[in-house]
Amino acid sequence: MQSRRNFIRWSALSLPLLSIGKAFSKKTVAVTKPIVVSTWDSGLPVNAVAWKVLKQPNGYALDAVEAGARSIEDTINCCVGLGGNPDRDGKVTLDASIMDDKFNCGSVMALEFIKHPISVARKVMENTPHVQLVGEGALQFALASGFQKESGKLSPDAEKTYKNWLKKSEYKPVINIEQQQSKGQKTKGGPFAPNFFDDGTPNHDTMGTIAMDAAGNLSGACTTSGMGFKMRGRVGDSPIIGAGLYVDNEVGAATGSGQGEEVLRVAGAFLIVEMMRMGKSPEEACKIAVERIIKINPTKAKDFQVGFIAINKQGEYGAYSIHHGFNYSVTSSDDGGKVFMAKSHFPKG
Ligand code: SD4
Repeated sequence: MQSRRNFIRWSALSLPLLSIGKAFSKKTVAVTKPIVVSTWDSGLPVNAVAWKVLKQPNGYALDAVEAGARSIEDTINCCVGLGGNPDRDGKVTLDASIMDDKFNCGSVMALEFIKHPISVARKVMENTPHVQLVGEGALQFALASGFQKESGKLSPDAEKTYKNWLKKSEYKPVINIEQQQSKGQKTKGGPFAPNFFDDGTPNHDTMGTIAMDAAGNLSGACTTSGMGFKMRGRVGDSPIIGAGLYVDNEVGAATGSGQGEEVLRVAGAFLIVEMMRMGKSPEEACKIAVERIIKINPTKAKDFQVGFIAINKQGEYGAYSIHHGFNYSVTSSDDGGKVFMAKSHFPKG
């Protein structure tokens, strides 16, 4: 039998060996980088823009996620940028956040008239001592920073949807609204929502993008017009660091899409990063955050959607949602990227 003394000596001697073993095993794990992951299949073209930055010799993840977010802010769609759905007073108010590999972060909330809220968020991060600017002050800062003031006119699609909404003025979130036809039918043709409805209306939702560059540094961006027909002044999770977006360069990054109020309650993105810090895979970490949301209110959870995506320092990625239908886009080479359906708590149907 090994004496206690020998055991201690044996343990002490073996510790360095064990750590050498660990160091070796760490080295042998192949890291996938650069890599960019975005919410929804509408994230595929966003990833393509980010990828152009990431594949450059010194492509920086922060530049990549900003460029990706800008590209979708440039398009007319339901849920990101000035073409998005307005609040219940008919005004488009934008939320965006950005975070780099050194805990620098910036965000804007309820910003009106500015085409690229993500770039204003970056300016808040880089040029002010603050993290968040809201409403009139955010606009003032944007204009002082050289951003152009656009008209407050609704896009034709948003105007149509808003007029429709006014008929009932029913404040009620719709699960996977981005997965449905304009008339409320489910989309045809497979599990993924098309980028365009049959009538040509672009179809997508809040854009969260997280990336790791070739140097192994992580960054993230999140941009949205928020929940359609929200109360004036309502702010969701997307511009809140730790809720809609979080990046810890030692561990990983997370973002998401869905009913912001529920994400805020659990500090979703931060929770996911902390779970990855404790050794959970990106998918497991997203699942834990989703389950926590459901546990708070299992009955109500049947009526709202939240989907998270995450990546870790090995370039592993994953996602999880409350309801079936949340998909996400992954790009890590010149192959144009892939769309995956996230696993969900409530199955399809
Ligand atoms: C919000 N999380 O404002 C955003 C909206 C969203 O799918 O993602 N909708 O709550």
